[in-house]
Amino acid sequence: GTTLSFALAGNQNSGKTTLFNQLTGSNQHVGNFPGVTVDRKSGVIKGHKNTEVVDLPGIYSLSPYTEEEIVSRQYIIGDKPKGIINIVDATNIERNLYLTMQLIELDVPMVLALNMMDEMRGNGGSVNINAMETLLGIPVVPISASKNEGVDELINHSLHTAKYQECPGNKDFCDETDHGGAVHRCIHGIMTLIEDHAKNADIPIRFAANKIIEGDARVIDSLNLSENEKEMIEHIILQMEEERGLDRSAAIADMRFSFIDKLVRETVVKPSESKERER
Ligand code: GDP
Ligand code: MG
Ligand code: K
Repeated sequence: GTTLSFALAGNQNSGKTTLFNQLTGSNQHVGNFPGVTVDRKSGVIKGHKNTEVVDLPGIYSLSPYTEEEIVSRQYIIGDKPKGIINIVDATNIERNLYLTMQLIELDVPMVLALNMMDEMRGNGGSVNINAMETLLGIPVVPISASKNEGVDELINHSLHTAKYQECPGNKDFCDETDHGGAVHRCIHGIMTLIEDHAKNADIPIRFAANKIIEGDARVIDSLNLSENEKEMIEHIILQMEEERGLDRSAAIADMRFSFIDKLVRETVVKPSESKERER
């Protein structure tokens, strides 16, 4: 059959290399991503011959500001791995989830590996995994990469999600925190306008819409929009900025952070909070 390929994506220091080594054992191949000096490390998941996992560079965002970010998104959009394994440091969850939100927009089957759970639990913290899965719309597997705990379960979930191409269920992260729905209307207005262009350019549509709002020239260029369409889009964005009272980039960042705040409030008991409760 065909190879089940995975992108391993996460922030620096999330435990990505530790997990990659647990997943692949010693059969690793190191090369370069085309045209850049960024390492491309890949390997076969232990015991699963027809698989490949590519260790993407540690990144915080899918903006086009660094070689690492460009390489990562180009790999996922262009090379089309069958699935994404997104590793998240549970002890630094707000910051790590910012990338998660953007990965979900790519509409690729994805599993969240919630790492450092040994440290989290050791300090009295806990996570409601089921609630987190429901809110994010993707499977969440608690692991400790350095202790090799939860890794088999992560592999099973990853293989299943990729094999059956189960894409994220919730890509709409504008909720009641969106102050009247201006950002939501803006994203959907743009998605409607660019639908054919995104299809032709083979770019995930919600990702494209958000990148247009953020002023991402690479994405805008690759969509081949007419001048008229660009003007209509600018009009939609200006109207959103006025209604929302934030500039375009801030409005998108605020949408993501508001959702993350809500998610963490509803699903995570931090070590500090559990200590306060004991007092
Ligand atoms: P990377 O930058 O994402 O590749 O992260 P590394 O794999 O290099 O890990 C960063 C640090 O976190 C190292 O010191 C690891 O030993 C440690 N680490 C990785 N996974 C875990 C874990 O599950 N629990 C704990 N407590 N530490 C971990
Ligand atoms: Mg590393
Ligand atoms: K640590």
